[in-house]
Amino acid sequence: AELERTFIAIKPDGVQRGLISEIISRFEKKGFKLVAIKIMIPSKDFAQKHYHDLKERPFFNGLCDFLSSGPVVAMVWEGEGVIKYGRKLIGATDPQKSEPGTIRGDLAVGVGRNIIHGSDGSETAKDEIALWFTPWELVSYTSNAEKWIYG
Ligand code: DAT
Ligand code: MG
Repeated sequence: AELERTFIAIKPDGVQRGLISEIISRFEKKGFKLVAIKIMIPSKDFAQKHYHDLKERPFFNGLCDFLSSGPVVAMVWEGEGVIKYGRKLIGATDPQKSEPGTIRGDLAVGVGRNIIHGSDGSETAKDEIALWFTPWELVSYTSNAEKWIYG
């Protein structure tokens, strides 16, 4: 399998609502491989860096306050097509528009409390992984399941 990686974060609402294992299990059961994970409380400054693309939006300040309001579970997941398919597992930004079966569709209601973040493309994935993790926190390994997942 090719080494495509994406950055996924369980936001403070997902952590406080006890959804860490539920969210991780959806990526794990799909067949994606967890290559980095940690829990941290991002500073406001760090949240602003993470969401820098949205700094002109009216909700930017509230969004950054929210992301830095409590523990976040930061992860890197690896697998074929994981960036695009990860977004599919997550569902639409507004949980009201997310399909049932998606993480936001099944588990969230309000757009400002949509429980999970996922990189939206290969450039942002690269940037976000570099922002949240040092290279030595990323673990490259072979999963014995790979031949049963990819053939
Ligand atoms: P996504 O998280 O699906 O990539 P985004 O990058 O456009 O969505 O926005 C980042 C986050 O900002 C999103 O998860 C929730 C919040 N957000 C987006 N649009 C919003 C809105 N109209 N009102 C309040 N919060 C919003
Ligand atoms: Mg986004």
